[in-house]
Parts: sequence; structure tokens; C-alpha cells
Amino acid sequence: MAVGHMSACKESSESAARVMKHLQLLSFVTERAGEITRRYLTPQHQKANALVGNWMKKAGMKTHVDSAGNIIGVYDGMDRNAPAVLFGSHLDTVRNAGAYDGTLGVLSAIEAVHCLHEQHIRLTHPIWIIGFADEEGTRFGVTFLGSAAVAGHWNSAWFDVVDMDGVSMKEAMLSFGLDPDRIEDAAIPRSRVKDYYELHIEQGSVLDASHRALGVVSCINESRRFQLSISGETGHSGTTPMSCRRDAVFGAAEVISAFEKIASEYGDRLYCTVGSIHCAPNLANCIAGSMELRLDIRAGDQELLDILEKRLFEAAQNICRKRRLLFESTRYFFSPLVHCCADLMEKIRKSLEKIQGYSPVLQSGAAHDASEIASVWPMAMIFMRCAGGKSHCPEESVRQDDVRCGIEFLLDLLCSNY
Ligand code: HGY
Ligand code: MN
Ligand code: MN
Repeated sequence: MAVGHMSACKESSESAARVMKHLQLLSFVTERAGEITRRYLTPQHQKANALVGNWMKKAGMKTHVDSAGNIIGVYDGMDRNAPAVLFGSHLDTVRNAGAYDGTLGVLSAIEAVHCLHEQHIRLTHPIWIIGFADEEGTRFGVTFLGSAAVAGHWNSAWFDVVDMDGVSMKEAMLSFGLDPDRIEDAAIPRSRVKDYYELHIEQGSVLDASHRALGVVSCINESRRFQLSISGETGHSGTTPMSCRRDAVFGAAEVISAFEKIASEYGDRLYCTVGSIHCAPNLANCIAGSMELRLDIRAGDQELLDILEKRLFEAAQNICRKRRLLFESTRYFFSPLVHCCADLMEKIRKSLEKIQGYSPVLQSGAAHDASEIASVWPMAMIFMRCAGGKSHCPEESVRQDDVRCGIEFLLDLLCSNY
């Protein structure tokens, strides 16, 4: 680093206000008025990239959109051959999301670079910031698309996955202006990046309950998701005798209740969610012939998840057998337990101590682009408190003063280490 970084922090209140303003502007980029929904390869994705790219340029960065639709900003270092310090998080959202999940990390990092740029500070290492195009998987049901492309883990089977309207990912890419044949260009060579950091809202209540603004993440919990099918037989709701039915909805209801009962035996040590259900033919006067469910189980303990998975599926099989229903399951997503890099955690700890005098350590219950990145580069995460731990809902919120701490922290981290 060339210049003392404290000077770069002196406008941090103004910086925090700018980040809050940008977060609000981004929240207006939505598919439905009155809520925040931004999905992959939609006009809203295009617009979010344009806005964020513009803010990156104002922060002194060069920008480009890669072949997966990620927006990337580059702030040159003094040593152009030095590997970059990379910051990332995502710009897509769940349906009816909050305004901070993902976006906070991207916009805070841009603001830190903005501060350096205004003070004419260049670090030794270049700083790259990526606004990942799809982390949530809201449109295609496949998560971490942006970070998987960057990490070189793109799976070409994803091109054929279709959204709710039957549009394939490949078609959507072409309409967006991307060339699916060049998807591999999005992979960043390992040697170009030194370290990866992701600042993110906690999405839990540990920091809020302990009145802390920022914390360092030790690990990201393992996450497994399954597509479950329960098949029975459809028929007339007014004529088919109750005793003859193979009703998929009633079967699924019993299965879901059993899942809740089993999971609750483990208290708060694990998480079990059936967050998506679809029934066919989905008509009031037809017995449900099939149910499609999505099950998401998570924990910081792999063995515990193995036990849970086994018990849940045994229960589902038994219930379905008894009801003459067919139960099938496919695991479609797996994100392993990932430990953050100890060296980077120590760097974060030192900066947090300087900025807020303490450095709480916490686990991440939510999954992040960082999980995907961790198999390629040293990775660490910083959490910011969000009110009541609420996330994936419109009530998500952060305090402007915490954002100010976050920017000061990022500047200290950058200027002290890179
Ligand atoms: O589901 C998750 O944990 C993340 O927010 N996509
Ligand atoms: Mn999320
Ligand atoms: Mn997120």
C-alpha cells in the first residue's frame, strides 16, 4: 500500500449513506412492483448489471460482463502482475426478497474502492469485485451459477434446464446476449486471484442478539437439497371412494409432518425445510395424482445430516408404501461444509479489532458464492448484523452505521494486507 489508509476512511459516513442509497436504487430493479425479485438472465438482471457497472466505473474501476452474465470491476494495483484480491457476492434475489442479501457485499466493496480512488490510493494488488449473476437459483432451480462459472465448475447439463415458462437456460442466455459456447471463458485462472472475501448480511440473529455490527465467519454449513416425488393416482373427487384412493397430497402431508417431527428431535442443531410443493393436476375437483416437493437440510455436522437424511427417507418410504404411493428422491444440490481460510480469518480478525474492538466468530447457516469459490481460492467471509436475523423476506434490514463500519473494515483489510 502506498498511502496511510486512515485518510481513505475519513468520509466513511458519506460512503455509508451512498451505499444505502445504491442499495435502495437496486431494490427498485424488480420484476414485480412492490416487491424485490431479480432473477438470472432477465431484463432486471441486465439493468442491475448496468447500474452496478456504472457505480464501479465511478469508483475508478474498469468493468466487463463475463460470459455467465457476472458483472466484474477491476481496480488496478501498482504491480499489474500481482494476483488480485477478489470481493464478490450476488445481485440476484429470491422472490419477494430483502434489499441486502448479496447486494450489500457488492456495493460495500465498490464503495471501499471508491474511497481509495478518491484518495488516489493504489494498492500493490489489483482489486476485483464480482456481482455474481445467480446465486439463489430462483429462476432455474440451480444455485451458484455465477460463482460456479468463475470457479470453472460450470456443468453443461445446466443449459437444458428450463424455467417455469419452459425457457431453457441456453435460450435465456442467447436472449440476454451471452454466447453459451463461450461459457468457459468466465472461469478465472487460479493464478490471477490471491484471496477471496465476501461480506454478507448474517441472515441469522447471532450478531443482533449480541449487539455486534460485524463478525468473522468460521465455516459455511453443509447443505443438501432433494427433489421428492410422491406418485399416486388422479381421479374424480366426487365419485372415487375414499377407501380406494391413492391421494398424493394426503400422502405428502403425512410425509411432511413426519419430517418436522423427526427434525425437531435434534433441536437447533440442524435445519429441515420443505419450501416448495407442486401438486398435479392441481384442481379442486381432481384427486392429486402426484406431488413434487423440495427438501433442504442443513447442518454444520456431516454425520448428523447423514443420520437425518436416512431417517427422513425411511419415514417417507414407509408412509408411501402404506398408502400405495410411489416415493422417489433425487439429490439435486450439495454444498459441502466449508471452512474459511485461517490466514484470511486472522486478517479479518485484526481489522475488526481495530474498527470495532472485538471480533466475534460465527458459523454461516446460509450458503454463499464463497462456498463455490473456496475450492479454488483462499476464502473468508465477514457478516454484518441484520435486524432480528430476518432474511429472504422484505423485512431484511441493516443499519447505516454498521455499513459505515463495514466500509472502514474493508479499507483497513485492504490497506493492511494488499
Ligand atoms: O439458500 C441459501 O442459503 C442462500 O441464501 N442462497
Ligand atoms: Mn439468499
Ligand atoms: Mn446471499
